[in-house]
Amino acid sequence: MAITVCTLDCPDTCSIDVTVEAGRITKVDAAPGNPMTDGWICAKVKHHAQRVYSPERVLTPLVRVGPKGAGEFVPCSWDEALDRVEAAMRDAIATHGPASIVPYLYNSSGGVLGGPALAERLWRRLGASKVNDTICAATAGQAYTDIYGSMLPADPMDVVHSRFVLVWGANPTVSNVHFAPLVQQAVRDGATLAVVDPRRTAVAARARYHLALRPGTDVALALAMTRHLAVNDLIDRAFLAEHVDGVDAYLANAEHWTLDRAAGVCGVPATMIAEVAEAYVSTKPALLRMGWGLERNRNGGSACRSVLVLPLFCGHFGDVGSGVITSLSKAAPVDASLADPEIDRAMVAAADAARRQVNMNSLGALLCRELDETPVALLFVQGANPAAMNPAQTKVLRGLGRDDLFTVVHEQVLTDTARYADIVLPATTHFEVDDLKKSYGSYVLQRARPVIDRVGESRTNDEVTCALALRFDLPATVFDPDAARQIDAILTDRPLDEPHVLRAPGTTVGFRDTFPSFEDRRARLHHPDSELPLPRYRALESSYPLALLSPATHKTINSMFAEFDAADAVVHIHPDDAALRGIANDQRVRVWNDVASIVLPARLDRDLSAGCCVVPKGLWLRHVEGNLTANALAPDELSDLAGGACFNDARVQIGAIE
Ligand SMILES: Nc1nc2c(c(=O)[nH]1)N[C@H]1C(S)=C(S)[C@@H](COP(=O)(O)OP(=O)(O)OC[C@H]3O[C@@H](n4cnc5c(=O)[nH]c(N)nc54)[C@H](O)[C@@H]3O)O[C@H]1N2
Ligand SMILES: Nc1nc2c(c(=O)[nH]1)N[C@H]1C(S)=C(S)[C@@H](COP(=O)(O)OP(=O)(O)OC[C@H]3O[C@@H](n4cnc5c(=O)[nH]c(N)nc54)[C@H](O)[C@@H]3O)O[C@H]1N2
Ligand SMILES: [Mo]
Repeated sequence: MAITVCTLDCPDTCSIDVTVEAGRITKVDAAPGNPMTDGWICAKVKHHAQRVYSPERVLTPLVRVGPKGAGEFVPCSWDEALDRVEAAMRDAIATHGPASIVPYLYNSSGGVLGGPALAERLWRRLGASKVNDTICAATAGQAYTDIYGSMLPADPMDVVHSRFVLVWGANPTVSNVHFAPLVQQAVRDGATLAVVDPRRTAVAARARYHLALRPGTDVALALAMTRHLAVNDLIDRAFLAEHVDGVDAYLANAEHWTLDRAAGVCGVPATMIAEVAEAYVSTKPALLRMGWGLERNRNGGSACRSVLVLPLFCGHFGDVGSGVITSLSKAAPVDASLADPEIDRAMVAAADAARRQVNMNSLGALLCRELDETPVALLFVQGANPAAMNPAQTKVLRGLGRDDLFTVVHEQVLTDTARYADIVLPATTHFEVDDLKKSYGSYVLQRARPVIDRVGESRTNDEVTCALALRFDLPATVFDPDAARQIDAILTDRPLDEPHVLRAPGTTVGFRDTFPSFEDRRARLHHPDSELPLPRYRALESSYPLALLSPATHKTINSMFAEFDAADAVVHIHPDDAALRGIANDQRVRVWNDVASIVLPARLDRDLSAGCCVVPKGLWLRHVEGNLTANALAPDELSDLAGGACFNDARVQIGAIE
């Protein structure tokens, strides 16, 4: 029995028990001791061994021999691969300057050490461009921080004590599987469940109220709820006076959001908006679980802000089972930069600010030189699959196909992005390394341990970083990839029982155990000291009638696992929209807009709102005829806060193919 943790980009972060026979993983199952994940794990990770030993696993460094994108490589030694990478880096620096090197590091499916701490030290010292993590959660995270600072979110385990559960833009049955049964338990115990989602997800199907709004209109709905409660004198004025700044300005901004106006914008009946607002305000304790579905559009920042303040207006804090659950990623006081012997945060911030800033969502435009800046001469991708996962996929692929671009991809498997690389470097999986993993869906910190030997010649991100650093004569003391030493430095006086429960259920109650981190411990709706704009709705003008969503599915984590078990590559369409277009179930259809066109079978789906269609997130190029996915139809515009992605602003037309 070997106990470790699943480090994939999922809130659950299960403790896992890995059976190893003759040096190979034969079984992955739940390990005991984790209050959130005890007992069972998801089907994907049960079959994770299939990915570890996949025929598409990268086992040695590879050099490209065919055209970009063709995936034709020959193996080479690590020395040869690194020689070539070093030469290309020196060439880029000499010809175009260091900003022409773009390190695209995401690593959301790795542990703390898998993250960018050591890598950023390298790229910062070289003066390479700085790629900011905006593809996911930046908008929701900034909205939360602007209002609450670093106040800890409610403990998801405490939802069982709630009498009202409001799930907004989240699909926990798929994307946070251990949370869904806790919601069910609350409902069984009499809690009212309300779900805000354009689709009738499994959790929406069980809810008393399903507010099937039009995508991107959350801000109208939330402002109307707040205004309705305010004009009917139902808001908690005493709580607001004691704990919240900017209430008057906020309410003045909401003034024109009458129920009828909001109903017209978001497509939810006015009576239902009023009823849900009244039920929510009058039931205690009430818990809001905000997901990430509502951030992925032009109004994402305003949406998250207007939703996150609802518990403040209702005074829904102070009791176990109250408050708001969003990402807990900042809960663990663990940061790989703590292991940096030369850390000086002010210097680091100044050095980073001096680098060319790149928004992840603009990668395609940057590669295609639409942003008239320093060209990208060298792209270094680690822990990400932008060819499949970024918006504006046609630009990303065109950019990756440039002959004058040198691309390095450090990967576990030969992804769509890796197929465009000049050099592919083999990466370890979390079954092969020492690491720490913070959860963003529970108050648990865990240690990842190697349960098998390295597969092939794979190396960790830190090992690759340090090998490059040494070639650029950077100090070996700073660039030491020894994971155990780093973990000791990070954990110093913090022994780690396993799994380590950072905060016991029932002990993280907002405005009781944890407060907004501003000096006065008050929440901020609007504040003269900050540039906190008030939520605003922007309509999306498009001649394409259908909103294309591309949410998470139970099959994959982003694009991981799709190589052998992809979600069905179909476009879900409401039967009314299908009938209008003469489309039958399973019929091949074209889905298009001005940017791209993809061909897939139609799947008639009553769980969608009319006017919406869905192609799953995480497909690989080869899964769709024409080698493009939903991401080709997604715009690379940015949200109204923190430069977030706008995947769900894709607007399309669908037509039958004869
Ligand atoms: N199985 C599985 N689990 C995952 C992942 C995965 O790929 N697969 N991905 C992980 C990652 S990286 C993340 S970020 C999380 C994401 O987890 P979630 O927060 O659940 O995010 P999504 O699946 O993008 O969207 C959630 C819901 O938002 C709805 N939605 C779309 N647009 C809107 C809108 O404008 N307003 C509202 N109110 N709802 C909208 C969608 O229909 C969807 O049901 O899950 C993580 N967990
Ligand atoms: N259409 C559409 N697209 C979306 C979204 C959407 O809602 N709709 N949502 C987005 C979301 S929520 C997210 S988070 C992003 C995710 O975007 P990405 O992070 O680009 O996508 P992943 O598929 O998670 O790719 C991670 C890759 O890292 C590799 N990897 C894992 N661990 C390691 C490691 O330790 N070292 C190295 N070197 N590699 C490793 C994996 O094999 C995998 O190929 O995609 C976004 N894309
Ligand atoms: Mo994400």
